[in-house]
Amino acid sequence: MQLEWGDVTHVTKVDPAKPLPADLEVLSGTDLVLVGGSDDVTEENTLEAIDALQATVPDTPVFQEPSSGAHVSSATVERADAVAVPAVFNGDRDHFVGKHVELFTEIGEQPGELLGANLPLVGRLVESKGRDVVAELAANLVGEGYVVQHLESAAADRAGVETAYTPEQVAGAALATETFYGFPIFYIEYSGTYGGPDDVEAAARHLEETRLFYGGGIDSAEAATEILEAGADAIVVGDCFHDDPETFRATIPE
Ligand code: 1GP
Repeated sequence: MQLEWGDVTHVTKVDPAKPLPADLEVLSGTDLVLVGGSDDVTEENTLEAIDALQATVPDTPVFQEPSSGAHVSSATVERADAVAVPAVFNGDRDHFVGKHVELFTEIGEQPGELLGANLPLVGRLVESKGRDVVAELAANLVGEGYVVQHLESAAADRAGVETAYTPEQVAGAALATETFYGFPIFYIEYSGTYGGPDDVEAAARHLEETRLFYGGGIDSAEAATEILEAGADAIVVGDCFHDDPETFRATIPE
């Protein structure tokens, strides 16, 4: 799908391992939903969340954001609008390189199986169809340059993050994301705590094409405004979507 990145200012992170609020209509003001989490995520609960979201807010794009290749299947690729794959700059090697090579190895070896396509098994036709399927799948993957800055978070623990970056290093990672890696998203992740505007200001100076996402501890209109005014293209709101729909509603810009 072609998402108009310029229209995305409010993003909701839905953890498929947590119960969804009774009234999902609260999502009607958000521009994009990312489905993913650090603990107890499975392909099954990811699909359940995607289905529930698409049934209630069918016009809102839903991306799967897997923390493991095991959560990605032909069904998730087909039903999500895209699969957003984090590359954690300050994580361990697995989370910047290892998991990606694993995922792409699987895609390259079994494109038909991954997409549920019924590919013929012999001949040149196979080769060309196989390449088409690989290209289609790869086109649905969106790279995200990540820095995880809250060391006490589950995200930091699972990604092997031991050191938070200085604002100067965050700026460097942002610059690399746009000019070297070419990912469409750079994500400053403070999951569970509010990190303030400093990292956002540092990163924003270097980004033109790549969209700057900030997530962590946003639970008021004031925090949302502070981060957007610091230069983020979008705020990502997670915890309070699950915990308190009224607070969540306050984070959606007018
Ligand atoms: C988590 O960045 C998101 O991945 C949002 O953070 O849960 O703290 O809102 P919160």
